Amino acid sequence: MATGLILAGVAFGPMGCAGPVETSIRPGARPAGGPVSIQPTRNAGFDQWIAGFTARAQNQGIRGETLSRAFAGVTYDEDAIRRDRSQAEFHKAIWEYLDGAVSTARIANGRDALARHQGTLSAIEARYGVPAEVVTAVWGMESAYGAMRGSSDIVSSLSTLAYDGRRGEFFEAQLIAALKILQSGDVAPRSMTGSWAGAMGHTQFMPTSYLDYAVDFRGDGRRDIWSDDPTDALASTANYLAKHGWNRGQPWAVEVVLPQGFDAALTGKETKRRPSDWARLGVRSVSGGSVPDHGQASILIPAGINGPALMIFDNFRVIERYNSADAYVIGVGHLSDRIAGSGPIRGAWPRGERPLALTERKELQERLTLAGFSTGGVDGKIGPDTTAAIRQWQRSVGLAPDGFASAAVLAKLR
Ligand SMILES: [Ca+2]
Repeated sequence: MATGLILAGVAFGPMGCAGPVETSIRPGARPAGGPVSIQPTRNAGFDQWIAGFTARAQNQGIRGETLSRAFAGVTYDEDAIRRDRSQAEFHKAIWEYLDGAVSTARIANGRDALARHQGTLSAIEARYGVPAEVVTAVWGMESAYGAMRGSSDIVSSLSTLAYDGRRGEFFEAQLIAALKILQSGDVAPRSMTGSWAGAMGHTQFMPTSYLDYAVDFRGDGRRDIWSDDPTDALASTANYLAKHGWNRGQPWAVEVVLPQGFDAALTGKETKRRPSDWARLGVRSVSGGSVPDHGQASILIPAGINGPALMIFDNFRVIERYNSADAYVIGVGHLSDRIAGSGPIRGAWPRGERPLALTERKELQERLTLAGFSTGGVDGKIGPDTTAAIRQWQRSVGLAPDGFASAAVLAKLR
């Protein structure tokens, strides 16, 4: 380790003087202060940023002693920056994504995990109302049931991204939250590990989510989402979903079959009807009958009118709070169904369709915007705005408005 520029003994506190070492574990119980002592890293710019940051952190209630412990041994995380700057040229079609997310191995491992932790997951389901297989599916998607929790040092990664990343403000807020966690005593600094972007533990909580939703389900006084024992992490996930409005007894979605000539304009999350209303329009459960009335529902066709159709309920929107990508939500939902014993999605994915490359997705957005159908920017991400623009354009040229960003749509726009 380099020596020389040592920040030891420098008081950054709002009081401007060194105070006694704080020992209270109550965050915010006293004004933050105290000396901050941090060894320099090999990156002078990073060191300078840390010095400025520690002053800002103390103004937000982080004590000098906490900062000294948190930054002891911190390094500039080049891996985090490289990953943050990389943007995939090609992205997977949803069926390719689901092949991996809901693979045979992940289903089998999920059933094993559920069986192994049945008692804990049943107790969690009883308290929070979120089915054991849904919590297990999130666990499987986020860390392969605990096998891939990430080994990045959270303070190092978040500091680096806050200093040098594209989204400095976001990561600085996450870093402050991480320091509050350390200050509360739930975990020791170097045991606070996770993904390069700050997601921690079995179900990959960001620090701000941890502060708001993590629970001590084991009752040992610490909210421990990092240890091999997944109990607190799984309960925290159930609490997160419950607090975001999980409806007991409601499925996330039911696969349906649309009748011939179904109006694609009725698909999409904006249109909500009761299952009985959808039944009157000829929408049937894939298993034959009509879908039971679980509440208001929308029809989602994630691969266009020629692919599978899902009747989605409000719980779909609750899973979105974990990750808002449709593919992710369908991955969690479908994995939970498979863990519970259901079969594969029956509708055929249009596997002959070629997913658009980044340059093509951007061109699609440019051409739609030029044609008067705004995609809310040109970033190559097919989100709700782009999907809506495709639908409006399809309607304007007399195509079935399914909103699917296909190579055929781009070809016709050209
Ligand atoms: Ca605990």
